[in-house]
Amino acid sequence: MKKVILSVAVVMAIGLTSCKNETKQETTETKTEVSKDMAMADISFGVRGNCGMCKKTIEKAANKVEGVANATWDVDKKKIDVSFDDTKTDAMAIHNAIAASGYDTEKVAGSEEAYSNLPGCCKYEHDMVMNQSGDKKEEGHSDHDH
Ligand SMILES: [Cu+2]
Repeated sequence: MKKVILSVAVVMAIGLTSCKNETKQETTETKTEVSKDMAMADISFGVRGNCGMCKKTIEKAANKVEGVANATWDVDKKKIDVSFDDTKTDAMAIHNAIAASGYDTEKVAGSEEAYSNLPGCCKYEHDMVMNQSGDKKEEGHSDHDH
């Protein structure tokens, strides 16, 4: 039953994302390039997490914020890159959304309740260093998929 709900949620998330992309393309045609560039902001900040599942949860949380165009979390660097429309949202809203999904960011501690509901492999250490260089050779390249 849980799996069914989960897959429904995933399908809905995919549906939402594709809808978003379509509307975005339409507005791009009517707006001039300049105003579009001015509205978009790119930020990067540290977010703790362990694995590919964390990546999905973190990126989903960030992408759910209205105005976020793209969010990519780097599992090695413990860092997320987000592009968003700064007329619709701001950096703190994105920090808060990720924290609400259970993950610590540089500025906001993750929700303890959401954290306790994360799968075991995702229960990251709260003293994990964020914004790592990411060139941790070989180690961890035996990538076990969860
Ligand atoms: Cu994980």
